[in-house]
Formats: sequence, C-alpha cells, structure tokens
Amino acid sequence: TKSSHDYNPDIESRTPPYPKLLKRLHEVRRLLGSARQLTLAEKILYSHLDNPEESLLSNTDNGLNIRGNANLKLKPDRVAMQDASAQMALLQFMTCNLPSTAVPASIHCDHMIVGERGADVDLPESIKGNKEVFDFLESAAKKYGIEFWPPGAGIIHQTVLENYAAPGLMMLGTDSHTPNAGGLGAIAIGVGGADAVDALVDAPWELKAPKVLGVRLEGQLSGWSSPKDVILHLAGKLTVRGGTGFIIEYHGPGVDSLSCTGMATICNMGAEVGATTSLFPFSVRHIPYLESTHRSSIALQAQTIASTPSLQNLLRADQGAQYDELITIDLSTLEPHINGPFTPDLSTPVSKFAEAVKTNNWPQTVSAGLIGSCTNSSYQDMARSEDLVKQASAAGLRPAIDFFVTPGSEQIRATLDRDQTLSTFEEAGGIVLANACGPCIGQWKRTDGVSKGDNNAIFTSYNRNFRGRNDGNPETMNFLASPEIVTAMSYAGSTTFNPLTDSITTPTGTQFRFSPPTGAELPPSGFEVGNPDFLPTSGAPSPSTPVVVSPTSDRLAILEPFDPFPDHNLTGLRVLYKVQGKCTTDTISAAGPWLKYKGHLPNISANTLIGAVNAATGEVNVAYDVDGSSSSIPELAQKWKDQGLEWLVVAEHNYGEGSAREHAALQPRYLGGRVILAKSLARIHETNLKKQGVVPLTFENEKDYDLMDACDEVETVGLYEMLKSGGEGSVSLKVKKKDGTEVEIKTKHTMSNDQCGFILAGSALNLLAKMKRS
Ligand code: MIC
Ligand code: SF4
Repeated sequence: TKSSHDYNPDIESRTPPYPKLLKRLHEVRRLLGSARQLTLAEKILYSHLDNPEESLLSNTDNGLNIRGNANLKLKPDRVAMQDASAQMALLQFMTCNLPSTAVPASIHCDHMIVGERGADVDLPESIKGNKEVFDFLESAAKKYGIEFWPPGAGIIHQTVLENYAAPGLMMLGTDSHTPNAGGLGAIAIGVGGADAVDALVDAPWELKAPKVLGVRLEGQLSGWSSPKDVILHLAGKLTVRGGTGFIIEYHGPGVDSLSCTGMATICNMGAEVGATTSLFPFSVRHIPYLESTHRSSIALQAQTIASTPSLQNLLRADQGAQYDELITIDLSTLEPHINGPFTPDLSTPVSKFAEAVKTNNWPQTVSAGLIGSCTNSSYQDMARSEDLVKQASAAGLRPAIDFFVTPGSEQIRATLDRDQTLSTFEEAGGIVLANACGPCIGQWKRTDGVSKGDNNAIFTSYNRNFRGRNDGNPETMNFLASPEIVTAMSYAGSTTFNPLTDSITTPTGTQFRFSPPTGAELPPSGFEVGNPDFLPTSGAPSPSTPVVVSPTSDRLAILEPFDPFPDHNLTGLRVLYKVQGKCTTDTISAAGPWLKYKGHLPNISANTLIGAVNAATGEVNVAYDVDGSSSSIPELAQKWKDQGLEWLVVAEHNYGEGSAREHAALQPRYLGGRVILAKSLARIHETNLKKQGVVPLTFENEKDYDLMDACDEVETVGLYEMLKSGGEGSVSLKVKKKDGTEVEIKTKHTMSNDQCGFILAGSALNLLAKMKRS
C-alpha cells in the first residue's frame, strides 16, 4: 500500500525543458532581430514552436505582423485531462495505435462526482455509479503511461497547480479553465480532446498567434478585496467576448502583492472573457509556493533564469514590450464585486449591489452559499473564510442557509483538516463536499426544498453561472463572488446585505459587524499529502494492459470515423434551428445528468441543443419540421439523419461560449450537422468544430441573421473550392426560403490550410490516420 511518506513525484517530467526553451528563444531572437521586444506570452509561446522560421516568417510581413496573423505550430510540454473530457480524448487517441503518449500527461477524476450529502457518502456512491468509466480511464492511463489521479484526488486545475504548472511551461488541458496554471507562469490552454490528441501523438498543435492584452496592476489589495475581484471586475469591463483572440498578460508593480494561488484564480476565470489564456510573470511569490509543493528545484531554476540577463528574460516580458491593448487596474481602490445572474460579465461592485437587487427585482433572500471549486479553494481562500466563520461563531451566529465547502484537492483538504479549518466550518453547520467539481458542474442534488422552477439566488465562489448549471433549475440565479463575500452572505441570508458596512442581529439582540478577513497565504506547517489512496499512479507505460470497452455498454462506445467531405459543394442542407441569444456549450451539450454519457456519442447526442431558444417562437428545445410538425431539437436532428438530410444551425454572438466540451461539436457532427453559421464564435468551440469536420462560418453582415429561418434550404457557394485551396477565397450561401424566394448570404471564415484538411478528410482524426498510413 502507498503511504503519504512515499510520495516522490517524478520531478524531471515536471520540470519545463528550460535548456531547450532557451535555445529556441535564442533562435526566435535571431529571426526577429535582437532589438525586438517581446511580451512574456510571446516568449513562452514562440519558444515552443516546432519550426520557428516557418511559423514566424510566413504570412507575417517577414515577422513584422505575427500577432493575429501567424499560424503557430506548437509543441506543448504536457497534457492534462479531466474524467468527462478524457473519455473522448482517449477514445480518439486509441484510434492512433501508439504504444504510449509522446508527452507527459495526466488524468483527473473530478467531474463525475456528486455533491449532495458530504464527501463520505458522495464519493463512494459516485465511484460505484461510474465504475465502468473510471476503470476504462485507469486502464488506458496505465497502458499509455498517463498519471492517473483517482476520484477523490481533487479538481484538475488545483492538482495541476500543485504538481505540474511551472514558470515557462506550455501545456494543453481538455477543460476551459486550464489557464488556471498561468498563475504559476505557465501558458496553459483549454482545448477539446482532438487537440489534446495532437500533443499526445507529437503532431504540432496549431494556434492562430494571439494578440496580447496587457493588464497592468498597480497598488495593492487590502481588506475585503481579493484576487477574485480583479477578474470579476475585468470580466465586467471586457464582457464574455472581450478576450477572444487574446492572451491576457498581467504585469506591473501590483503583481508581487498577490499570492501565487490568487494569481491562479485570476487566470482561471480569464476563460469567462473568452481569452486564449492568461498568465503572470515569474514572481517572488512563486518561490514559496513551489517550495511548499515539493518543487524547490524548479523554483531554483526559474529564479536563475529570471535573474540572469544572458538568459534573455525567458520568464518575464522585455522592458518596453508592446501590448495590443492595455488596461490598468489599481488594486488599492478595487472593491469586491458580485457577478451575475446567468452571465459572468454582469459585474456589480458590492456597494451598489443592494440597489441592483431592487432595480432588477432579484430575490431578496440567498438560498445557499457555496465556496471552493477549482477557482477558489486555496489555503488562503479557506483561511480568510474561516476567519469570518470564527468571528460569526464568537458572536453566536450560524449560517442562515446551507453552506457548502468544496476543497480543490486532497492536499488542500488534508491540510485544512489538520489545521482545523474544516472543523470550524463543520461546527458552524457547513457541509464539506468531496474534492471534486460537484455543484459547479450540476452534480448537486439540493435538499433544501428549492425545486425546479423556483426563483432563488445562490452565492458561489465559482467561475461560471449559466442558467441551469448548478442544480438544473433554470430559475436559480448564481451570483459569483470571492469566497469571503459568499461566506459573509451565507450568514446574512439576504442579497441586500453589504458585509463591509452592514450588521447582523445576533441571538442576544446585539449588532454584529464582520471585520475584514485575514488569513495565511500558505500553511505555516506545510502541506499534508493526505490519503495515500488519492496519490497518482506512475507515468510509466505498461503496454500489455487491456483496455476494455464493452460493445453493449451504454456509457462507452468506440468511435466510428466520420465520412469525408463530398467532392463538391454542399447542396440540400437545411436549417435545423435558428437560435436566439446566448448559446453556450451548456446549451449545446448540457452537463448534470448527461455527464454519464460523455464516452458514448450516440447516447449523449440525445441532449443536442436542448437548451437553445427558438428564434421564431421563443420556445426552448422545440423544433419544427418542414411540414410544421414539432419535436425536440435532437429528435428532429435524428429524424433528418435517418432521412440522410444534412443540416446547419444559425445563431447569434459567441456561439459555443464557455467550455472546452468537444461534445458540443461532436454531437451535431454525428447527427448530420455540417455548418454552423453565427454572428460570432467562441475560440475553443470554433476549433473543436473544425477538428470534427463541421464548418464554422460567420455572417459578413450581421443583419443577415434576420433573413434566415428554420427549414430554409441552403447550398454552399465557394466552400468546396475554398477548402481545396487551403483557405483561400470567399464562401457564400444560397438560401431558398419556404415561399420559393432566394437570398444570398455572404460569410466569413478563419480556416487555415491544415484545418481545411480536417474538413475534407471528415475530421482531424481521419487526416491524422491518413497521414500515418501514407
Ligand atoms: C465547465 O466548467 O464547464 C467544465 C465542465 O469543466 C467544462 C468541461 C467539460 O464540459 O467537459 C470546461 O470548462 O471545459
Ligand atoms: Fe470543475 Fe467547475 Fe472548475 Fe469546471 S469550473 S473544472 S466544473 S470546478
């Protein structure tokens, strides 16, 4: 049996390949001229190029216009996958028939675990209910040499921060909040499983060179303000689309005033503004964090690189580096913020929140408070919340509502347990859930009497608050805030309470006011390893391990390759649905109860677009066939698939916002979806569509959205030619309306040469298989 004292992580595989990166950066400098000042994001990205000359000098006016133009072909250092998305990633990887993964990789079992009655009951039940899937993941991990973190070990992003993230590293993760690792100076990008497969098989991974948005931090945080408020505030400024095509690079004198885990929180939620990723420069605050998480040697190397001028500042931006856009935030005057409901960019400073509740007629009472998750479960977050709980307990108060705590990892949980933080929460009536996603991803069965359809408000320290996400109730308003604010609101039970200024009446009738929270950044006596059963398996491949997928399983199904693109333009496509308003990956492929079918494409496809609003009628998930008969969207799609009819979806802005969930691309493809035509698209989703052989197009003229309707018949003009020429030329759609009239819709696309190859082959995987055969 394993004991926590035996924990000897393989440091070598966890150390970024610094000598190689420095050499590559040198080469990049030679190509671009030594006078060129580079941002940190550029340094790390470009030092991971497969062939710097090809990527940086073609299509860029000889290197002058790289950002926003170049197609970077990158070789990431590592891959991380969570249990829900790892299933598809591995099913795709397995079709490549390789003995092991080309780069170190890890699997984290976190999404499939419910949060209901507390860790002791929920964890064993979830393991039982998902045994087939966990067994599949564990056996595949063993066979291919992937470190496997079992259920209970923690949430992917927290575990990655504690073990794998490092200054200068570049990694891909099959989850949109992968940028969390940017808090420790890594370029970490959220992708779909098919992209992860590129890295796993050592094929270069392509990314349109992002622009760089500089966020300059000045001053320093104090009192109630926390790192979370930096990103809550920024989300309000940028909106859910504002970061699209950008890497957000934090810099300035305020950086060193933030804890390493606080920086991770900020980077984590950069996903909510659509940014490719977010990152911080190497900071003195990284050193104690690396040291306390068993990685002193990495701290030392990073320190040497950062302080030796001849090593070209790999871990910091060059002085005078230019940003494409620049925002300044003064930490000293930053107020706590509360974001929501239903969208993470609706941001209100705490001092204005009571007023907003009244104006918008939001519920006056809070029905549950939830802290933790991958966004906010650091030692510091918990210690500061604990401080508030202690203050309230001393005044004789208990939370007015259900109060849940989700530790991000076993390391955090065990440390908080030792330091009696958890017992403080529990004595106050808090419920400690398993080290997993739980309520954040809809694995929350409420027992507080709030039922489906009840209008109610919850406060969470999470990152995302789309309708229906947490408890499956579309009327639950999730307000996002720092764990400190959520904790205080749980005592007040009222949405109009301002913890900074208002008081609560205690049982004895006195008035109690919270003092600003304080708490240690790192545990004074170090981190505990915790339950040794939750340690990862080794990363050495064991090729004889059988990986079993039962042909009768309803949870896992071997993937069948999609058909290649025909030798001509698409004719006879039909508009399956015209979507109105927000259409996130939760709308396209809902989570919660559907999580169990993540490894079974035919089964999970029955949830396709079930959250989408019909632009003609305002109904949700009601689609109309040509003869006027109605059904659910997946039913109509299946019916058309059976009739051999292919289709497209018409949508508004930021289609596919939210997660890295590639099911949102795979399912439409499986059911016969060929084209997505939207006003704009979210980055990860747009790539996922291309990888699975669906063509993403945007309206050249946004207003043309109004010209299209469900059941219109569509023929593509120029699409086939564009694909054949590797992305050259324009594409339009000839649209035949029900009444026989015709309109022409001009479109735009962002297809690269390689991506055209994916579509023609039917999918990226088909192309990979073809290349390997030849
Ligand atoms: C999320 O936070 O929405 C998820 C669940 O972690 C998703 C991943 C998934 O759907 O598999 C994400 O963020 O990518
Ligand atoms: Fe899990 Fe929620 Fe974090 Fe996604 S955002 S990884 S569901 S805790």
